[in-house]
Amino acid sequence: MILDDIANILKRGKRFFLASHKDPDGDAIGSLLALGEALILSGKEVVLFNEGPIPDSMAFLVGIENIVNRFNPKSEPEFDALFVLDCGTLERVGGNSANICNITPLINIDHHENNSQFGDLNLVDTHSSSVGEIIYRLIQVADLPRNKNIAENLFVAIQTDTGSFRYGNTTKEAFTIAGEMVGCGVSPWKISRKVMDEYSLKKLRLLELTLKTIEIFHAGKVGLITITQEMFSKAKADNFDSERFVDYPRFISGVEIGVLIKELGKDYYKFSLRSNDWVNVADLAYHFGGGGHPKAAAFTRHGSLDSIKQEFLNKAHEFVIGH
Ligand SMILES: [Mn+2]
Repeated sequence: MILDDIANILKRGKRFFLASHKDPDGDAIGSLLALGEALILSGKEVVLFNEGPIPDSMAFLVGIENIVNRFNPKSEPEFDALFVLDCGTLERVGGNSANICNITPLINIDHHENNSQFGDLNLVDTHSSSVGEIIYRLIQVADLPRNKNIAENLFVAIQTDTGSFRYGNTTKEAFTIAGEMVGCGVSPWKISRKVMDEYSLKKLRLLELTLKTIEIFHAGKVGLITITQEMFSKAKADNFDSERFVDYPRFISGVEIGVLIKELGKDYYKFSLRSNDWVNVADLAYHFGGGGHPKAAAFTRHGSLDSIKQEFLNKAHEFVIGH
């Protein structure tokens, strides 16, 4: 079984390179730190890589200062394996993906449905709520040591990817592992407050501006909000402050697809998509060269806002019509 093969590589090897996706979320950081710490505790050497930027909400996590955002393959001794976590494609690692991919074997651990199986070994479990859940199993099978920091990181991974145990990927298994982590001393209140519920004033100012842009289309089934660069400057906010804003159009009664359009640059936009029930937004995003999960996906597009928006709304119509 692939999990045993990977566990054996962890047991036999001495030096590992671990990476997760740029613009990381709690799963990308939590999984990276948890596996990293378990390996360090068992006397292995690790390089933990994330291109960043790492959200302030995760700055409190133990070990976060050990994550590097630069890598020069020539100045590093050999590694026994490269682990890429929570990335549907190798490119999700960011600008350094070309540098690190020379490390072999490349072990791809992920839970995204559209994962491109880019590894020499691919542990892709789309039924797992988070990569944190897969790392939990790997730590068990490889019989690596555990401590409270690992528990906290795994809890963060599961909690953030399940939207605090609310999304459709919230399984009994997710609760069971999270429960075990609480048994190891993790405080759900402390983590929730830090990771989910601590808002800066600028974030709320940005939300105030963004909520004014709500639009409804296709008989109320598609809800859309827009954030421009001007709004970011006006609120003195940054990209991380807009995290989870996409939920607001999805919260509206009758809306099936919630959309957040974010201006990334001149004539360049990111569409983040969420669905409530029957629409697979990964399929919708795929049509525009993006991807993700059935209920959470995204794509980026160049062009004028009006034309991209119209193009998107036309396609979205096909997904919600007749329901
Ligand atoms: Mn994830």
